[in-house]
Amino acid sequence: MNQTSGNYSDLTIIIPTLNEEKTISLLLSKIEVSIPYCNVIVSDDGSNDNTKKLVEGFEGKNSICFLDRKHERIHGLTISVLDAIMECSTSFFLVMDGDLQHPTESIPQFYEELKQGYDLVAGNRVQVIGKWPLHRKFMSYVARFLGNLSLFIRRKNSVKDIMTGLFASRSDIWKHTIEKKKTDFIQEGYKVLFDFLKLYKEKLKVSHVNYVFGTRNFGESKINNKVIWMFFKSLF
Ligand SMILES: Nc1nc2c(ncn2[C@@H]2O[C@H](COP(=O)(O)OP(=O)(O)OP(=O)(O)O)[C@@H](O)[C@H]2O)c(=O)[nH]1
Ligand SMILES: [Mg+2]
Repeated sequence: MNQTSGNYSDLTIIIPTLNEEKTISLLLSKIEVSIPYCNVIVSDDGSNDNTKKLVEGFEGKNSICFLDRKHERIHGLTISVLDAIMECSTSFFLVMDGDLQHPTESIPQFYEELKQGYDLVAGNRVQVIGKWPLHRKFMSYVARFLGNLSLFIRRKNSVKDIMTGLFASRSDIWKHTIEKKKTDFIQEGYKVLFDFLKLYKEKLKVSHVNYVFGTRNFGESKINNKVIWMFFKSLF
């Protein structure tokens, strides 16, 4: 048993979703095995498949909330995560994708780091399993490099893999930043962690957790040229 004695009631797992009916139930089951008694918020942007039905019908030990953003004016991964953070009633949160690309087994490690006093724990992709098209690999490296350069020039905190969608942090510091600067985030974009680091002024105590990234096996990617363009614009 680890230091938390298997109780994660001070942690909220945030999962942004858009049409993830093929994976969401398995993901919720896996979370329950790795981290029982935590809170989960599925922040959904109006999926037109069975995602909502599956989440609302899921029964288990964890407290699961479906945040229905269907009728919101602005849609996007980043704003879905920000809205979910504002709903968090726990000291800590962790963000992960809904398509099983992030390993639930690593979540206890993120939580331990937060309990040790780190402000931000960032996932660091050390290996990609499966077929990742060359252009995606290339884009990821270029974006990583430029993202870090942009933060370095601004003298901001940085993380090893600025493109990661898997990270955990303290709710209070994010809530404070969102309250003051929500419109400065690229709300329809994908890189919520990068935006936060760009906007956050104080020194952060940062730690990393290495993980193996799986390529998408089910459902469809939502990455498109508009999302990529938004990120490159946000570098400047
Ligand atoms: N709420 C919300 N979730 C989104 C949106 N776009 C994507 N997502 C979710 O965010 C997560 C990451 O999106 P993906 O399309 O998997 O992006 P990716 O992992 O970078 O790309 P792939 O490797 O191709 O899967 C998934 O859980 C998506 O369902 C959106 O506009 N709103
Ligand atoms: Mg994905």
